[in-house]
Amino acid sequence: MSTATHCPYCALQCAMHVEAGPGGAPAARPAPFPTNRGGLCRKGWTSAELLNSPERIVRPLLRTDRSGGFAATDWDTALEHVAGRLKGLRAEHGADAVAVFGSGGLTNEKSYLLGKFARLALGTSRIDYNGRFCMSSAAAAGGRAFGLDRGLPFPLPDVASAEVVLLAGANPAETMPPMMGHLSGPRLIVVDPRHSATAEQALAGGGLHLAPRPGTDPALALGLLHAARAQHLLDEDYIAARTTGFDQAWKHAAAFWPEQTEQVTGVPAQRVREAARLLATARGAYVLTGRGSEQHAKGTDTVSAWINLALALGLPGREGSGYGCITGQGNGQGGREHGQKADQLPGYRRIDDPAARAHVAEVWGVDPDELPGPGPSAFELLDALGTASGARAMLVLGSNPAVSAPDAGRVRNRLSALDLLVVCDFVMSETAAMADVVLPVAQWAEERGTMTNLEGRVLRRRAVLAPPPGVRTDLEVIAGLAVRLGQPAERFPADADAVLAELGRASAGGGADYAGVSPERLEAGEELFWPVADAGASTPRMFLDGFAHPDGRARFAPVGHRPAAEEPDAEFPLIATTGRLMGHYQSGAQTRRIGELAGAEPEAYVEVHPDTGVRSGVADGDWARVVSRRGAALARVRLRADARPDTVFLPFHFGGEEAANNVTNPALDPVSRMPEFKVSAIRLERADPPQEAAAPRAGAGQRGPARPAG
Ligand SMILES: Nc1nc2c(c(=O)[nH]1)N[C@H]1C(S)=C(S)[C@@H](COP(=O)(O)OP(=O)(O)OC[C@H]3O[C@@H](n4cnc5c(=O)[nH]c(N)nc54)[C@H](O)[C@@H]3O)O[C@H]1N2
Ligand SMILES: Nc1nc2c(c(=O)[nH]1)N[C@H]1C(S)=C(S)[C@@H](COP(=O)(O)OP(=O)(O)OC[C@H]3O[C@@H](n4cnc5c(=O)[nH]c(N)nc54)[C@H](O)[C@@H]3O)O[C@H]1N2
Ligand code: SF4
Ligand SMILES: [Mo]
Repeated sequence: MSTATHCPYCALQCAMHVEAGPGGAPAARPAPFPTNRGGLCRKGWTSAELLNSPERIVRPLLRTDRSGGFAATDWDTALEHVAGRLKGLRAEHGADAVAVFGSGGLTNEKSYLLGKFARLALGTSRIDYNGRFCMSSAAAAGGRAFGLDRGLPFPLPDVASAEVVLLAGANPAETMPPMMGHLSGPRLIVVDPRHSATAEQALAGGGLHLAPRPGTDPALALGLLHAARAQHLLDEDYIAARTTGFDQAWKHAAAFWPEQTEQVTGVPAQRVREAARLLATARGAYVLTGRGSEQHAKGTDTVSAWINLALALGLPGREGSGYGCITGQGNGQGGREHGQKADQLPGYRRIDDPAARAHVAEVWGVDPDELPGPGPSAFELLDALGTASGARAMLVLGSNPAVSAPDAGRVRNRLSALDLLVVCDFVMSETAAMADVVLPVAQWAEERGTMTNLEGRVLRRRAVLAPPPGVRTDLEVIAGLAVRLGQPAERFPADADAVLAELGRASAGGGADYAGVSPERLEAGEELFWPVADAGASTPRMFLDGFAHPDGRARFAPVGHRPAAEEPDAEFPLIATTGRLMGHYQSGAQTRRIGELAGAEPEAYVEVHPDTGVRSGVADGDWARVVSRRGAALARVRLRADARPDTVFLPFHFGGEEAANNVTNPALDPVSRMPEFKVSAIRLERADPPQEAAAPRAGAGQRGPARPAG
């Protein structure tokens, strides 16, 4: 028996068949689909291993002592306990004493029901999710420019026929390997401080690699705009007919002639001119951004600078050209539409918009005044936990912030100050290990639901096998808690198709309209790109007839360059930037438990230029301590002659002492509230190996401060 479904991990959502392998163990095999064209990466191939893992949690766990002990219990006891504590804390401290932390890894149905649960069953404004750490800057900039944001507003295969694709801060050769099949035809311009695997492919294919100093993308984008105009390569007709605001935007670019751009970014002036010419004269060109450009305290303006370049060249809203943001998590797109964001209601509606509140309240059968207002963003929510102004309890679904949040040491302190931490997970992540209650939930292949991939394409996730006995789905957990908190059962259905039908009504008329999405259409194999307003609709390509602003025009944003929140100095002379490896996923909670993946990359490492290694007293293979103003991470040194001497790179997939986020800067973007994951001032020191002996497994977290508060 073989069932067609999609990979549990990233936003490419590769199609796969899951079948019973040797010994009845399920195995994932690639399937043909427009995005992955029959390919899977190493994580996809091994994804089924976690279904039968001995590390799987299969019974609800209640903490028995502060030093890490849990006792197994039954569901009734666990849910009664959680609901009782939540009611008590709410009665004592008010509804905002309870927070919810969601995820772009959750299905559309879970994202929707979780937002409804927070607003109705808990009455709290404090709900946000890990997508805030992911593409929130691109979403903000895309909304600002186009009036509506969908990661790629065109099907991915469109890019294959372009002549040139500029990738700014994206490394798909490691983060979405099957996507490279679409990028083998176009010449690539890769903008990345590192000589990444994608940069390597660009050079091999006759393209360019521009390696700016981390945090200087705005200057580079302004420089490219300047160089294109100097060579008379702007699309003046498009600018006049389809956009507004060019003159104000140009004022910021006027100073960035190529030599000035070189001063700020380190990219040779000649390369700036060459890249501008290549991009501007291409028949068919795309500008795509990834986390490298977006995860900055100026991420929104940085993406705006890239969009300005794309607009000046007349790319967005045209067939065969465009701008897009490559979303990240499996449901990075859908997860940002259905109301698990602090400022949002389903259908990409704003929670402070009276018309949006009235519409959603009607679908939910409540008075609009019952809906709370906007709450704090993800890091602000985490940073206030257990304080006088913050929540006293938190429910986490689909995230491991003890490893993945910026300044993670501080976040772990906040988590340990909570009166009640409840984590729904299928493995003992570092965050689950700190919880008071761990609720074991079903995995991707054990439940039904829909996901929206990086192209805005709605996909069907099918149940291949039943969850282990004693394990419930996230929807069942939310429903079980809602009822115990006094909600009518029919308001919180646990059946995914029933939730999808309601989500369709709640999103109807909104930006991300799912009213016409149905299990029947998905099962029939229809291609559904949102907005899907009715039973006949699908929107593969957006903006061809106009942008989503009332005047139909795209807007240039008047953005300039500014320095990173923290620049290097005598004490912290280097920049650390962070990102991903092919073989691990996010906080590593899942992939560090898969033998083949953990074996290939068992420990944290840091990429260092050989000269920088000499100056810092570290040699290849040594353990180093990467120290910032926030804390330190241990990592094994890998010397790379192609690295920038002023920059080191750390993957963030490891926990405990090896967590890159022990050093990262939680400075937030003023618009998107995105933290500055990509630039921290650091120094390198030689160090002893980690105490956990570089254990490939997630270390058991300890309740209690990981380091002194303050
Ligand atoms: N293997 C793997 N694949 C994944 C994931 C994973 O964890 N592992 N996660 C998924 C998710 S959620 C996401 S969000 C995507 C992310 O996918 P990507 O955006 O491709 O991933 P990153 O490695 O975070 O960042 C990309 C590149 O940005 C570069 N960079 C760092 N600083 C700067 C800068 O200032 N400017 C520029 N231009 N570049 C910079 C880094 O060197 C890095 O090579 O991947 C998805 N796919
Ligand atoms: N330094 C640095 N930090 C970063 C980044 C970076 O580039 N650099 N990138 C950021 C980005 S883009 C992202 S997206 C975040 C991601 O970081 P996290 O939010 O920590 O994401 P995951 O590691 O995927 O954590 C998911 C957890 O939920 C569980 N899980 C998976 N699916 C489900 C489900 O359906 N239901 C439930 N209940 N649980 C589930 C998994 O077992 C795992 O423990 O990290 C951010 N942190
Ligand atoms: S590229 Fe992403 S969706 Fe495809 S197999 Fe790898 S992790 Fe899964
Ligand atoms: Mo992400």
